[in-house]
Amino acid sequence: MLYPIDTLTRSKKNLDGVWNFQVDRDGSGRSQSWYNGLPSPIQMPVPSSYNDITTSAELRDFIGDVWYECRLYIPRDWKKDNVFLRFGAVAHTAEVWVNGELVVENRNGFLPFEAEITNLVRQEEKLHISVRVNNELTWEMLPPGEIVTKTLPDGRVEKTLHQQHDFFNYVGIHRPVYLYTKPDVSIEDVVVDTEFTGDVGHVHVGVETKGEAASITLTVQNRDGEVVAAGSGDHATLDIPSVQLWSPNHPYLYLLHCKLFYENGELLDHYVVSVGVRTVEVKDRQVWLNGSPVYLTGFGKHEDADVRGKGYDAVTNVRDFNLMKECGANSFRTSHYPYAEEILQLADEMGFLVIDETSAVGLLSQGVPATGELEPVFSNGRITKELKNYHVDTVRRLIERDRNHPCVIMWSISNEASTMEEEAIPYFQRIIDEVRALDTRPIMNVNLMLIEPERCEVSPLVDVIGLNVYFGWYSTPGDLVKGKEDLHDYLSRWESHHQQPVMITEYGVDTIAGLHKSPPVMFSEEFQVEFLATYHAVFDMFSNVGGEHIWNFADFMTKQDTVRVDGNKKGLFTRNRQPKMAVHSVRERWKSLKVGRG
Ligand code: BDP
Repeated sequence: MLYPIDTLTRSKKNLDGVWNFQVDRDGSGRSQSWYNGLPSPIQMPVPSSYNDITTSAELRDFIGDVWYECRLYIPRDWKKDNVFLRFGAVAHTAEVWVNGELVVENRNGFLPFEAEITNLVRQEEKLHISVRVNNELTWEMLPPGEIVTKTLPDGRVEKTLHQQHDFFNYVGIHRPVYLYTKPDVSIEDVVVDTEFTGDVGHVHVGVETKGEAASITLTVQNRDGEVVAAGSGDHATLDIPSVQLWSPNHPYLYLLHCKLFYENGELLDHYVVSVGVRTVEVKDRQVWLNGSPVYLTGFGKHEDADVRGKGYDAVTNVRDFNLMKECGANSFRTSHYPYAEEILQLADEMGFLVIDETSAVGLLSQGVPATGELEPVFSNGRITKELKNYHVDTVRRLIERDRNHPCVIMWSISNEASTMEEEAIPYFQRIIDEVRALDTRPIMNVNLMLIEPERCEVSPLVDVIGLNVYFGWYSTPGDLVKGKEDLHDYLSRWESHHQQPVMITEYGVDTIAGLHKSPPVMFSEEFQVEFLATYHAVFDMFSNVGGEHIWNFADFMTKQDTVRVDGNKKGLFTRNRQPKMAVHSVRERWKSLKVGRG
């Protein structure tokens, strides 16, 4: 799905701002036609999670429907165009009405969706957009969850969310909302793939169109605006001489202009895609970027910030990327769901390698921390056909959304699923087949520490194995001598049982900023420093370790729990994006690592 942009033939209008909002306590809003207007709304910023905007604990923890609405005029010069309404993401399920008519429903909290509303755009009247949002999770969606209901003595129904994943169930209209125009004869999709031979870059382009265009032209411009390659047709390879390759240290982007023309030379449609020429492959137990091995340094992240929750926030994102660069990070994982498209655009611009993850987190029998014996979920009917279809659909929509980004180097198909079960094999094979049919990038699956190398059924199917490791924290808490031995033993067994590179996708400890202890104890800043240094020394002993992502970039909110102190505190930075002590030793290591850093 193409991102809405302004071009010679297209316009967009951003609808972010303050919308009307109302909680639908008894779920009767639909039958009372709230889509025609909310009876007593309050103000709510968009994009944002609604949970932390007021001071009400009831709203923060509310389970059920809420409604948003806004009204606006459509510019007169849009009369001749087709008009679309597009949401970057609404968590978790949404129904959208325009002028009282249901135009689209969506059941995926982390991916964009849109509706054509051309027929509903009345020139002299304001457009009325109304959205019903529901935050209930089920085991037929991702991440999975369960709502347990209880009828109280006074007849009210109390709902509780049971979730396996370790982040707060933030919800609302989370990402930018756009109205945009598209001509009748239009560019529907552009698919770009790149490679190079010697110093010539090859940009393979596929263009999907609607309607009858007489010709399609394709041109590549460099940063100075000069045309460096040109071609035509719906499938073409454009060669760029003396190509500037894209990498984290040199995030050079070209612009690919696609234009559709009528016979008489009239321009019908114009769309522009940023292109970074680079290659990614996995061989010799390493990840290779542009023909050289690259060692990934960086973080597992979250879309999470104080007050905003999971709402898209350019300020936080640019700050995060600056801090990551400053640490010597060259990469991050979109743990544990697809991030906003604008974040990937920024990663293209600023130069980060991204492991793009689906929202398949929590496909197991326990919540966090998962300790002790796991119960099966694939073989006991917990994982249904509906869930699998949802996962396949998510992977397809994710790839269709993100495949043109040079920053995306890998797809992560799940985090910590119950992969010790044989029944997980056909399930994941189906997901992998879907990815392979759509794209050539390597596939990663992220493994739960409890599932030992000899027991994991899914790792043999993927290209890179992600390992989340917490020895000395969740196992033998506080004992880093034992933790180090266990980590060494664990990595040795992965090395001998599996031929693929492994990537340490999580390692870290909860650390309360400002808590100092000598000798170090758990939760102190000194312990975080020591834990990370201990782990780094072990990683350096294994040539099949292709990278290290600290868990987490910043402290983040979780549900309230005895194992969480106002959220998860494993950040190298606080939730307000200020450094903890360990930043300094991590920066020293990452900036001096000799292995290729892209
Ligand atoms: C891992 C999960 C991650 C948690 C982390 C932790 O992948 O989402 O936040 O543990 O416990 O199991 O901090």
